[in-house]
Amino acid sequence: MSEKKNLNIGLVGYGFMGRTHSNAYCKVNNFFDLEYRPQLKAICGRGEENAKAFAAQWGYESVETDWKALVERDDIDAIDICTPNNTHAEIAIAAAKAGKMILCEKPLSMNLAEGEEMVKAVEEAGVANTIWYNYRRVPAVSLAKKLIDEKRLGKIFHYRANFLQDWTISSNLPQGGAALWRLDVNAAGSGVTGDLLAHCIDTAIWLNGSITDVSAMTETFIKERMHNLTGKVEKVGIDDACTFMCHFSNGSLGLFESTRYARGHKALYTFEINGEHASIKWDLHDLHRLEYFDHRDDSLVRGWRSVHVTDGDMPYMDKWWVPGLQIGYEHTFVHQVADFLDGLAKGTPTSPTFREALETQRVCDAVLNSAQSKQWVNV
Ligand code: SOE
Repeated sequence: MSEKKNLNIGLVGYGFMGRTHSNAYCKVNNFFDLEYRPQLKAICGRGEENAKAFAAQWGYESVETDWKALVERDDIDAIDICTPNNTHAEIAIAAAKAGKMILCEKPLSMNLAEGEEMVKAVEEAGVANTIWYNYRRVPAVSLAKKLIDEKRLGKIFHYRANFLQDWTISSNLPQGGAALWRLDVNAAGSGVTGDLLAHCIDTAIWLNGSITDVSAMTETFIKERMHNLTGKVEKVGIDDACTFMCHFSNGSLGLFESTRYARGHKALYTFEINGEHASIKWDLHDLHRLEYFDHRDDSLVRGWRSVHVTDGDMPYMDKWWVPGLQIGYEHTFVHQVADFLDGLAKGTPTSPTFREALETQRVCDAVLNSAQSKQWVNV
């Protein structure tokens, strides 16, 4: 391929997601043949020492401590937002106004109203945009999409998803601050609904179409925690657990559960889809496998089969090793960058765009409203 075009990245936030995204920018051109090559131009974080250390470790050329300065820089093409949820809207809207492309970590926003402003900003500016719902790009999940689109399951009756963790069970765990902002409602917007169920909802809408109405319940098991920023014991405003049922517009029924109080589970994201002819099951702890049952099989050998999604004809897998050798979590981010760069070359949007992610935000808002009102809520 001829010489590559540079795409200068300015990344805001150097936490867990800053690492996954940086790793993806570093790897993508080694494995995918693309017209564009990301350049790690600048890392931005409020802590200068930490930002410098991150720049040195990952190879960023420069450091900023104020995202507003980053957004105004002429040598930056794309802003990548890896900061807590309460900063997404302000940074994204300013970046769009400055004509930058935007790659924003999930969820889109704190709530629907904010998300709508973000969609308006990127669409008015006409800038490329995407939200990092990375699990769509697990090859086994992309395979599920292919099988559903080929109508192999027939009419779909049920969609079931769980995202279970156990890291907040201790009442001694504080809320707020760099590592624990997900427990602070003012930084996160919500608890498991926006953090974990948002993943499940994004995948569900992608695989099974839109959700029309929801009935939800939430619980906050630990009502007060010490706040790292104020040093005081403060009310906990997030949902620790959320369960909801819903209807999809294709007539199927949905059941979703997420909690950070499922002792023994660290990141157990699973879904199962039951159709008229076939069913599919997937489990993040075994992410390279897709379980498939097809009732049309010869009855003597009919049963659940576990497809090891590694052959070169599987989604994305021709870019990696050889059949039988699997890839993991970090590769989902590489795939998202690859798709984004490919979209830039072709002039096509990369899913989920801000507008597509707004749909997930709309469902999250409906879920939280339903839990509060104890009523069914239309999406
Ligand atoms: C929370 O623990 C978390 O890191 C989420 O924020 C991520 O989106 C999810 O993929 C894994 O869990």
